[in-house]
Amino acid sequence: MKTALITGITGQDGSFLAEFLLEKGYEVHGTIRRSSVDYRERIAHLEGLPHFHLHYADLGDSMSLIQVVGKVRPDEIYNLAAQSHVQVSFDAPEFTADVDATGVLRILEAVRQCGLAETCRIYQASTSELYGKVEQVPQNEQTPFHPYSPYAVAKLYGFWIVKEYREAYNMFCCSGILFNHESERRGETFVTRKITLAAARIAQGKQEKLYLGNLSSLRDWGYAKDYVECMWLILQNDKPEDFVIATGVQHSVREFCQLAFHHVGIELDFVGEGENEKGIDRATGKVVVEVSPDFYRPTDVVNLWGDPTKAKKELGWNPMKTSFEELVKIMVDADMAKVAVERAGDEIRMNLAEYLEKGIVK
Ligand code: NDP
Ligand code: GDR
Repeated sequence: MKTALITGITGQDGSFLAEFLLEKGYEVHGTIRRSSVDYRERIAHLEGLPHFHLHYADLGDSMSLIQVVGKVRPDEIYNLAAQSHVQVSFDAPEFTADVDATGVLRILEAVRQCGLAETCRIYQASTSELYGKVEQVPQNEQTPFHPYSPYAVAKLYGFWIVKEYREAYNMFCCSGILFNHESERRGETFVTRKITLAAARIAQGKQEKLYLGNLSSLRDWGYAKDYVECMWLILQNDKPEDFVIATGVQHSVREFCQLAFHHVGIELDFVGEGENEKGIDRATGKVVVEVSPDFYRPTDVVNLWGDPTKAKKELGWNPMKTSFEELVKIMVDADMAKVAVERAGDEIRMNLAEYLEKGIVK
């Protein structure tokens, strides 16, 4: 039985990867952080399973990493932990650098110091944000990098230190340059999830309007569940190499919005430009989407479009398992169900309050 250690197991990708590896028969270990609130929702269904174990560790704390790597002695490490929000990286640049850049070095060193450099394979969660400002599309493994946020600059260090340890110490460590991938488990402040949740709330009368930033931004969006398979494939390859993982199809934030609202029965027409652009409900004439400068970034990456040819050829990976249309539908359906449950909860609470007031229940 192979043993894998996943940092960032509580995140979107970590939870899907844990499920994937358990199904493959791995012993799965994950690192978690102490928090005053419950944030283990995405992995709650795995806790208590015989081959699933959690350990406290932080990417900012070498000692905790050496301890967990030494104890678990994994065959494979998937370093998914990161401050992963690009906009937040402008507000917390030093923290982002510590976790997303130096944190990668700490993982590599923990493996070396525990004497596992020859046996342990390491996957580093790299990103299409490395391409940042480049104007060349589509982007592949040869495209030059131009990181365009504190997050991307930190991730660029992570990419290069992985390459350095591969060459200097002959370690099997690789970066997956993953383009945006989304799911029903996506954090609620990333644009896709923010849109699908708002569409569900607006359709069910729980929200009036959705405020967004740059609607013209272009992304290559895939389904997270399909992408975790690629992380595993990269580590099963004969040689340690870096791969671009993307669908090869590009859409704008505006298009994502139109499709998500279409799924809840609202047809949106966009009128105006820039900060004055609005999304209008064709049936009612009501403004449903507005642009707010609060969601603009000091520097924004506006044209990401990946070329997954190498992953297709060398890993046999199929980038089109889930289409853009299916992805949007999966996310909207999940959020429609979530909002329906929230509404039912609201109703029960209101009824209960009324019964308590009338003395029907005590
Ligand atoms: P999430 O934000 O959903 O998850 C991030 C994970 O990192 C969480 O488990 C979080 O733990 C953990 N984490 C954050 N800071 C630390 C720290 N200091 N020490 C230990 N753990 C920490 O991200 P995703 O699942 O979407 O992404 C996974 C990785 O892939 C990230 O590295 C991201 O940058 C990268 N990536 C993601 C892409 C995407 O489109 N999703 C595309 C390309 C790269 P906690 O729950 O405690 O906060
Ligand atoms: P990104 O994802 O920055 O690509 O990073 P995000 O969904 O945050 O933004 C995508 C694009 O949408 C524009 N946008 C908005 N973004 C957010 N979050 N909120 C808004 O209201 C909004 N309006 C417009 C943004 O300006 C941007 O252009 C994600 C993360 O998962 C990273 O960790 C990962 O490395 C990259 O994808 C690939």
